Formats: sequence, C-alpha cells, structure tokens
Amino acid sequence: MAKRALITGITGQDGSYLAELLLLKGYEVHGIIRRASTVNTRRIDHLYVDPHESAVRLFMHYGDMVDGSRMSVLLSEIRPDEVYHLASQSHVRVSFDEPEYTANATGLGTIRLLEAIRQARLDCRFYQASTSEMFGSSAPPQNEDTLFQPQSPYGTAKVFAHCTTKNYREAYGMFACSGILFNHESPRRGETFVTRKITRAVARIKAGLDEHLWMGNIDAVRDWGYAPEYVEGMWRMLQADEPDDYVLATGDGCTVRDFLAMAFDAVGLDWERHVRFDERYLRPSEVGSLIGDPSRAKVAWGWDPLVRTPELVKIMVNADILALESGGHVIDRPELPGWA
Ligand code: NAP
Ligand code: F7E
Repeated sequence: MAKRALITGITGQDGSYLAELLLLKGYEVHGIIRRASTVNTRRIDHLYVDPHESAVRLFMHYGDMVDGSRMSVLLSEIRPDEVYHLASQSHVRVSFDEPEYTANATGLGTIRLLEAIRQARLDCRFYQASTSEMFGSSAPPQNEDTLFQPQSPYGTAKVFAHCTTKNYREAYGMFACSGILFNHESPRRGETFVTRKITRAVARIKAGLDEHLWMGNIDAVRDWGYAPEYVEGMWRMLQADEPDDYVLATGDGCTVRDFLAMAFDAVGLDWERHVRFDERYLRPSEVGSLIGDPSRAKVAWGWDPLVRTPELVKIMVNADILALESGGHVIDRPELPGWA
C-alpha cells in the first residue's frame, strides 16, 4: 500500500518541490492550504495535470496553523504515515512587523500539530522545518551543537518549535526530527526574499523594463543552496532508523554583494550601476553571517548537495528571463537524480 504523507505549507517553495518528490516516489500526498480570496496554488497546479497521473494521489484540505481544532480533525481523518510541517510565516523582516502572529503561526503551530498527532495516537514520523536563523549571532560555521542566539521574532518562534519537537521526541518517544536548514532558493522562491528579488530585477533590467534595484544590507553572509536538494534531505531524515536533528547546508558562505555581482554578471551587466541603498530594507537586528556545517547529514546518509551558489544564481536568472519572455509564470523542473 502507498505511504501517506501530510504536508503543511504545500503551496510554498519547499512544499511544492516536496509534494512533487513524494508523488514521484509513489506516496499518497495530502496538503493543507489556507483559504485566500485569490487562488494561490500556482506552485502546485502543474501536479494536477501530471502525465504520470499523480493527480489522483494528491488531496488538498483547508486549514490554518492558528486553528488547533482543525489540526486535530485533519490528523485524525487523514492518519498520515509521515508529516512534513513546513507551514510558517517565514519572512524574517515581516516578523518584526508581526511578531505576535509569527509566534502564533510559526511557534505555537508546531505544538498544535504535535498535540493533534499525540492525541490521535498516530504512529507517524514528524519533520519540523527548523532554520539557521535560530543560530542568530553565534559565529560560523554553525552545526547541530551551536548555541541558539536568535535575532528576530521569526528566529525565536523557530527555537520554540525546535525545542518542542525535541521535547515530544524525548517525552513521548515520537519519531520527531528537525531539519536545521540554511537558506535554500530556486525559481519558486518567494519574490521578496533577497535572491529572487535580485534575479527578477536582473531579468527586468536586462529587458529594459527597470533601471534600478533597491537593497538593504548587502554585507550579510548567507549559505545559499538549491531547494530541491534540501527537500530530498527532509525525506531522507524521515527514512532514517532513529530520529535526530540535522543541519542541511552547502558549507559555503557568500555575501549578498557577491550574489548581486554574479547575477548581474550572468547577463553582462555591472551591478554597481544599477543597485541603490534603501534603509527600509534594513532589519532592527541583523544576522551577520550564517554558514552551515552539514557533516552529520553527510556521514549519516551521504547527503552532499551538487548545486553551489554560482550555479544556483544561473538557474534562477535563466528562469526569471524565461518567465519574463513568456509573459508569466513558468514552472521549473529540477534536473537532478531522482526527479526524472
Ligand atoms: P514559503 O515559501 O514562505 O512557504 C510557507 C508556506 O506556509 C506557504 O504554503 C504558506 O501558505 C504556509 N503558511 C504560512 N502561514 C500559514 C498558516 N498560518 N497556516 C497554514 N499555512 C501557512 O516558505 P519555504 O521557503 O517553502 O519554507 C518552508 C519552511 O521551511 C518554512 O517553515 C520556513 O520557515 C522554513 N525554512 C525555510 C528556509 C529557506 O531558506 N527557504 C530555511 C530554513 C527554514 P500561503 O501560500 O497560503 O501563504
Ligand atoms: O535575506 C539581506 C537581509 O530575506 C537574506 C528565510 O527563508 O532564510 C530566509 O531568511 C539577507 C539578509 O532571507 C535585502 O538583511 C539585503 O541578511 O532573503 P532573506 P533570510 O532573512 O536569511 C532563513 C534560513 C529562513 O529560515 C527564512 O524563512 O539579505 N538583504 N537587502 C535583503 N533581504 C531582503 N529580503 N530584501 C532586501 O532588499
């Protein structure tokens, strides 16, 4: 019988790739979506017209992480073998504007889901989407033992969710894991995160539609990998013999300035002629440098990402140029082993 997975946050960047991967692996996939006044399923619509007829194994349910009773009903009805909890208010800058909502959806949302699993007495495996933002001001390279010193309401909410996941593993013997993922990007990345903001702007400036790009702190260092490889890591985490927490990262650091230079260079433009500073994109407290050490995942199950930041930049710039030329949204297909 096919394994049954539940994905919260299925309409997001990671949720869409993960749904695709699990359908390719033969899973029955259930996703939780929020009701919005306009349809926001553009990242997963292609899965309903899949030539392999995966659409018959894909099911959507309305729900919201702030609604605990709905989580209980959904978990009892779906009875999944694996739960991938990806739903979150995931924007760091926005979390300073909406700290209480971020704590509710991103922090308490995890406890609502874990309680729903526990009370339904489900024997299922649970994945928590933890983040390098939990390390905050701790110096790189960061690994699973690095001190959490979060610098934003998003980071503190994720520390709460991370510790709660560990507590349910230890207190109730649940197979509950946290993936501490460093920044991972793709053509499906939300348009207000810095990489996608840059690659969209490069496509528009190259096409003569815009002249300038307005940026905040370009000295920040991040470890940018390719999202499809990271969702494959989430799946591997839940196939392990024992539950544990793992860092997923490339191990390479790069400044926003370097990313800008590579992206403009990919289309033969000089970034310094087009980029302007705008203090509105600064944060009340910034995380200066995040560079991950993924040794534990490499040793445990050989996870070793193929795509490094320079190649990622090219993938994203090319996808944004193609989307602009085709006059709209184009869904990318990862060209990686296991995704054919
Ligand atoms: P994303 O593109 O922003 O997607 C977030 C998803 O969560 C969307 O499907 C969104 O639904 C859903 N969501 C938000 N608030 C919700 C709520 N109250 N109830 C139900 N659903 C809600 O994020 P992502 O990049 O795919 O990241 C996936 C997860 O990994 C997130 O938890 C994020 O914090 C974490 N993470 C991301 C990275 C990264 O670099 N991408 C790194 C570490 C950890 P709508 O479509 O309706 O908005
Ligand atoms: O910023 C700087 C900004 O918003 C990266 C989320 O997926 O990864 C993400 O969080 C850096 C920061 O991602 C602009 O100050 C400069 O230093 O793309 P970002 P993030 O804050 O690292 C972690 C791992 C997550 O878990 C989160 O969910 O870029 N920066 N100028 C800018 N950032 C933005 N967004 N816009 C700018 O104009």
